Amino acid sequence: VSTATKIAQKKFDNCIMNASGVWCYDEKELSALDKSEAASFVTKSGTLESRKGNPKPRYFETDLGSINSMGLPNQGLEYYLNFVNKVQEQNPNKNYFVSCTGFNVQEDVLLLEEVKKSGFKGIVELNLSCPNVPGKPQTGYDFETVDMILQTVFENYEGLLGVKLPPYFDIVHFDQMAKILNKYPLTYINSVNSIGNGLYIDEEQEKVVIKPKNGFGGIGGDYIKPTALANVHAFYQRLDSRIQIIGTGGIKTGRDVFEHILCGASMVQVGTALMKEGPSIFRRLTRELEAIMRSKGYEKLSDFKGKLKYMN
Ligand code: FMN
Repeated sequence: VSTATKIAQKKFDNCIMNASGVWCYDEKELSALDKSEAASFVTKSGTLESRKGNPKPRYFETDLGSINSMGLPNQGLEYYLNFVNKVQEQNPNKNYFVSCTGFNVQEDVLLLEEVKKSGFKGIVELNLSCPNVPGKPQTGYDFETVDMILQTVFENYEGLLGVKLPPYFDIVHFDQMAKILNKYPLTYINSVNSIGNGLYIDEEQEKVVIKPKNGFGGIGGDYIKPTALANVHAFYQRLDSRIQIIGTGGIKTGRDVFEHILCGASMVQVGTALMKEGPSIFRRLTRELEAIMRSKGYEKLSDFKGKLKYMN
């Protein structure tokens, strides 16, 4: 069986990779991903300047997932572009992703100019789950701003570009967001980012478990798989077929990978479970997915991609 896939005619010999923000902060972590069985890697979301992020503890693991309020610690986009361009030269047959995020549309344009100038040949993932203007929701929940950002971005950038989206929870929001996304030459969407602003509590100490924002943070892991699957499938139903989907959220077994693909994902990303298990997880997930495919008589992803059945 083959778990190979394509994003925008770029070939990947596997469909499983890291999610941005996990095991991708620096050259050392990214090199470990490159050597693993992961199909590719995506960098930590790079900003115009490097950032230290929020005070620690800012990440906490629970039995069912994780909560974090990292505050975008990163080395700055330039660092990631330099590294990925170097790795790309050494591995001309592999394809890589660089994630970036600006705090406003002018910054997004500057980030993409930097990408262009560097000669980057891979795929850009623009993270739209970024704090925006104080008093306004994060960008992904501000539909007019998303529309305006995409309009401006595609006037200024011609390379392959996908967007990372926060989870949506209302059918009307799926409809509205898909209508916006369908207007633009997007390569893919990546659903979902963490479920925002959850609160995990240490009952014994009667206390929060992370320091920033008095304990409020983004939720990943088992908690979010049903939401992630719903977002992948809702967009699969609504987006033009030229816009592919990367499924992220709650993946820790081959079965989870299978379910994301069944809902319409062409590729999947692993966050919390990668944090817990390290890059050897890609070998396990790949073997587990292959075993499921074999047991069902599927040879390739297209045999089941998007083929979720409904009750009639
Ligand atoms: N998503 C981004 O697009 N950019 C980031 O910089 C980023 N940083 C993250 C840092 C941590 C510690 C975690 C746990 C998640 C981060 N995410 C970021 C979100 C993940 O990429 C992913 O969408 C989310 O964790 C859901 O996947 P999971 O259930 O496998 O954890």
